[in-house]
Amino acid sequence: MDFQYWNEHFEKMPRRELEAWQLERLRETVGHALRTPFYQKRLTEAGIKNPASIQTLADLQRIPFTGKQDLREGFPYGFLSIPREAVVRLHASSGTTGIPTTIYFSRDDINRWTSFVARCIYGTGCTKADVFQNMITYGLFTGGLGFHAGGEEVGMLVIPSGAGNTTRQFRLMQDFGTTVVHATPSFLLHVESKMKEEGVRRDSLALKRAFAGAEPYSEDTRRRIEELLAIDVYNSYGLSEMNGPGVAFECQCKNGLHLWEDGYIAEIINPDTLEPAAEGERGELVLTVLCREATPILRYRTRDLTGFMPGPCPCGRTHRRLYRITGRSDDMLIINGVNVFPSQIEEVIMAMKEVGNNYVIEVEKDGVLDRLTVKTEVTPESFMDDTRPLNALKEKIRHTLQASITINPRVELHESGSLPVSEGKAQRVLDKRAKDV
Ligand code: DLL
Repeated sequence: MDFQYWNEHFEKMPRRELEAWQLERLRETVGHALRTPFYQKRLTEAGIKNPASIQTLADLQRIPFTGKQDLREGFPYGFLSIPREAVVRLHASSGTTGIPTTIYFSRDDINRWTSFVARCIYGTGCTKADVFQNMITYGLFTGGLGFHAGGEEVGMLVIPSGAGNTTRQFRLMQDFGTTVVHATPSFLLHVESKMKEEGVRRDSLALKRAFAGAEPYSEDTRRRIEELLAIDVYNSYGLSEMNGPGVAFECQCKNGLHLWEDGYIAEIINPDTLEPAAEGERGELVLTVLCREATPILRYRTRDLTGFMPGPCPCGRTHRRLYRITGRSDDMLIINGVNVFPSQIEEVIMAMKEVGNNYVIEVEKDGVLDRLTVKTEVTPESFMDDTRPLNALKEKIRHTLQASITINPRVELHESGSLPVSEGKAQRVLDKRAKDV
């Protein structure tokens, strides 16, 4: 395979040099942090009074973790380290509590972020000959503008179509010969269902690749999108607190996501003990941003569950790879005392070819017990008037799920296109129990 590198010097930097670079950037970032009201207090209390307190990368361990709650309490300017006049943009995520977490960027911050996104895009084989349709939400969400800027940096023709409106998306793809798209995996599945419904022929499209991220999805879901749309799908990981997309991305080997260690320091911890996870063990990802001056964030607890893959990648990049993120430590469901991750359910159902492109997991109270219902669409070919094959399918799903998650779910089959669709991040889990208590 011919690999191409946006910034070969950094992407293939020997580990020792990379770590020396990280140490320098960490000191600089601690310097920025000491200028923010939040870290001024937090770091001084931890005995870190100036950047020189950081002697080696191991000194990172002396810095306390930062959590989502800290960011909320610091709203609006508690994490700002530069004069307001030097800020050129903000992004925010609303979250569930209503208090947004806000990230500010200087002009240089935007440029650095853009070059990381360009690196991700170029590493999948895209060039300026590509036409890139960015089918994700623009606005305060980082996915739209982040990828938009990265795509332009690579020199592709960028179509800022935004999310939703599949009919118009198809039209744009046909009119301008779109070769690459970016969307959430759930929206890509929806696009495929709509293609069938609207009779859009695959050979009327020039599509080759998709970037899919912003929500967890299984390897089977990737395979499904790749097969149905006949494209290559690359996993894209990021979060607003760490700029947005461009934190970790798959290269053409499609086996793990390279985390850009010249921009971020990654740690894996045990979310219960908060101790570093053992070599090769999975746990919660903790990130420190090294490429942003306006809003420094140190040792941020992402809640995302992953681990480092062992060994080097055939692409020659020296940056370590993360396993596919299977979910968040806070999206684990406890159903009648049994721990269940939504990703375990997705893994089972998306591997079945009769199952359609959309599903919802519902949990509710049934007397004193919890009841789990998995509602899933069925492909148009499998949805027929004869109920016998459908009942057999239902039983197969129930049985396979039970073997995987050890609890017995109710299974409902729905016609293709009948479950609610989200244009952005999919709402896969409806936990109705909270309302019942
Ligand atoms: O979702 C940034 C982004 C935009 C990433 C476009 C990729 C593409 P937030 O809205 O702050 O930012 O949500 C971040 O989404 O902590 C994960 O829980 C989840 N997430 C993002 N990418 C992936 C992925 C953007 N590839 C949160 N796999 C993160 C699994 C993902 N989960």
